[in-house]
Amino acid sequence: TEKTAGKVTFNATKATEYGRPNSLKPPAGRTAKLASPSAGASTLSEVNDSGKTGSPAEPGTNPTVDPLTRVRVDSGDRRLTTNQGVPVADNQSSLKAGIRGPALLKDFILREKITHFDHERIPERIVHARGSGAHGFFESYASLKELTRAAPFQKKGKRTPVFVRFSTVAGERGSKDTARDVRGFAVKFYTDEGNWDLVGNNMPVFFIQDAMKFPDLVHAVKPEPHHAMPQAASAHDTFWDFVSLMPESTHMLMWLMSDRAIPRSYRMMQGFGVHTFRFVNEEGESRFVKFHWTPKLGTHSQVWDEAVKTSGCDPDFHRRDLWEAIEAGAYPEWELGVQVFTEQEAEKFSFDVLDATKIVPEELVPVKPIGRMVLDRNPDNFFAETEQVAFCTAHVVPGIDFSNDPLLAGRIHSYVDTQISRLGGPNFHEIPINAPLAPVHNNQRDGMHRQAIHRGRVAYEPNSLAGGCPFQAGGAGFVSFPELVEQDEVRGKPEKFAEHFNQASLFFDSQAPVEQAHIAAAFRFELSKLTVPAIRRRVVSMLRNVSEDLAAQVAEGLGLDLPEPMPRALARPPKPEVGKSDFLSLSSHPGDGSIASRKIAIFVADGVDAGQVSSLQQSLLQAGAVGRLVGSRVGAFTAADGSALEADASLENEPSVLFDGLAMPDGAQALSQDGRAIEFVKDQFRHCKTILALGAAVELVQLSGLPSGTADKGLLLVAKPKARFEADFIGALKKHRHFERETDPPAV
Ligand code: HDE
Repeated sequence: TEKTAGKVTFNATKATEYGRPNSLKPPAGRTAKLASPSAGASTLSEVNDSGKTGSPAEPGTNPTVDPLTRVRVDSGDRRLTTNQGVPVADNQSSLKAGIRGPALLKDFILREKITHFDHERIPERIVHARGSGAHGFFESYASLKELTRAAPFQKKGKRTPVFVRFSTVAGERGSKDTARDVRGFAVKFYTDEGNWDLVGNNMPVFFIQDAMKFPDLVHAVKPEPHHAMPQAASAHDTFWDFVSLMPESTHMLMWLMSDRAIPRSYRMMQGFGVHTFRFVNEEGESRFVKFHWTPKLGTHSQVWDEAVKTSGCDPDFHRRDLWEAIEAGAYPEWELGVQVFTEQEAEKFSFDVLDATKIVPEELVPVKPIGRMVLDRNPDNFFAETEQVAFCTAHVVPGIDFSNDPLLAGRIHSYVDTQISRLGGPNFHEIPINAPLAPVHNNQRDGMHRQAIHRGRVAYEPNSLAGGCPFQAGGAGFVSFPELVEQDEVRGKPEKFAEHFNQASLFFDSQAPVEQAHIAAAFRFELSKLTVPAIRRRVVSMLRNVSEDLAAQVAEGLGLDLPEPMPRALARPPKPEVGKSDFLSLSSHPGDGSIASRKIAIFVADGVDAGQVSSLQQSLLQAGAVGRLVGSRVGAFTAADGSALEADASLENEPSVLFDGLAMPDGAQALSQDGRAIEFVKDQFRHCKTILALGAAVELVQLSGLPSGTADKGLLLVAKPKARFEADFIGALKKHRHFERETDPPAV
């Protein structure tokens, strides 16, 4: 405690930068838990007393702030210097021989500045280049000692700091957020026993079964190499050519064509470890485990037309959404669940748990909730943290181990390897965001960009000159699970890997009708973009093994005759245990049902009813949502009662797709001459969002050309507003989408 007394929380001005005095301070009960000073314990650990991890975090401060303070820079009140700390007198002009003369080589200030600038970029990630990160913590619900000795799960209430990065896969670093794509969901746990990276996706299966095929998959989905198109899209020949020749990808394609691939927000998607991992307990007993993250806000998606439009008006849609929610104190939260099963149980399944194209249906092994993760702090610097963070599947801690999934095996190699070129050498673990909070001691030395200054003359082991240190931890260290292996070296696949369609059918058959319709439409769209008709036919022939209904819809949408079904690898495929699983539908993860942090547009114009505007704003605020006034332009408008209203967005700068719902107070019909307002209403309707029109503003809805007699629970037309319209509005917003109104093609 003495250590922290009088210590200033880093970046004391940050809160004021964002206009809120307490932005670093989570609400009561959600702060990083301070260990009792009298117990002399640390935030990170009940046992670890190393100087590096032993300091309790400031109240309200995420503990990962602490170890990063050493390298944080605030330039408030400071003079400008060179990288050598030399004060710079003039940052405007280079040094010249005479005011109109040539620039001089000795201008070391100019040269340093330009040289550094010339080298500002590092290679982007070969996949998952586009991403956004945040700090937070994981909190264990209970002790899982029986199952695993992994540090984060040893005690009820134990908090472990985390850094999370969400990403798209195919697009380059500057590409749009709302591409149809898998999303990365990578979590770095800074545990007492070193870093554990759970590098997952928002879909629980993968395209391929063996790491050998990964470069082929990525080459196929990335922009085609001759003309570098299309950016951040799978809708092109090479991708579908490859996957249609790889029937093992069928199951993943169902997920990729589903609404999971166009999430409404990173905060509203599930995450999965994908592979089967191992939990290992203190006694060395092991069980298989699969990891599931489930968002507290429920799982929600955009619709395709909306995602396409969003990518134009806000390519940073998901990045902004995550950033704004955290700055506003609406900390995103997920529950971590595990499916735990034994090897003997696994052997009985009709599929192989080492095959990453298969899930373990929750009907076979239920998901047990074991903790929650809260993201409560934005990075200070995108490059230093989000870009330089290096997730590696090889980063496991005692208590977590690998299975023999051959896809995982390739990953254990690939992630460490790729950082070496991406981050410029083998010392990437010393970059502050990657450095473990647990102390690091070994005899690895030197290399590019070494930060640590190792003391002493011993850099080998065994040694006597350093008293044998650092010494092996023995049983207290990481001990690989001693799995018995007695087999020939072969290239090949286990028998059950050859069944490719059962779980694709399981997924499709488990979707709600609207989700099925979206899957069919997504296949239709993607395949319509192909230039080689034979590939379209091959995909449809593959779909015949999934669902005749789906194959027929897609063929119809492409004007194709139904081709013969693709021959199956197994003449007599094993019978699946489960034919339908509710857990696979997005609608089965409603979350807490709240509309917290949703953005709702309230139209304003001169002459609107100020009372309605303010009561809408109030009720949205109470529900945790954000009501934004949208006018024909930003700035001041005069309400009917003469009061002033300030529009903070305009029809031009924030179109419909950036909002989850629309309210039009009486008087908003003044916008009826503005085509953008009509377009706004149409898109809200087309994307199945809640629309409220009060009094004469109902006219705006009529002008938007909805089919006559349209009525649904999300279209609230209140010609004579009475009390409670706000409650009805919020009730309808809680449904998020009103898919009952959706038609293909759209009615407006
Ligand atoms: Fe990755 N993957 N991957 N991947 N992956 C990378 O590592 C790789 C796979 C995933 O936010 C790369 O640091 C191979 C499955 C995420 O920084 C690279 C194989 C899953 C991220 C790499 C796979 C993932 C990556 C590129 C098959 C879900 C972003 C840059 C054998 C479980 C992490 C980097 C972040 C990133 C290789 C398959 C998820 C090249 C070889 C399956 C979330 O190392």
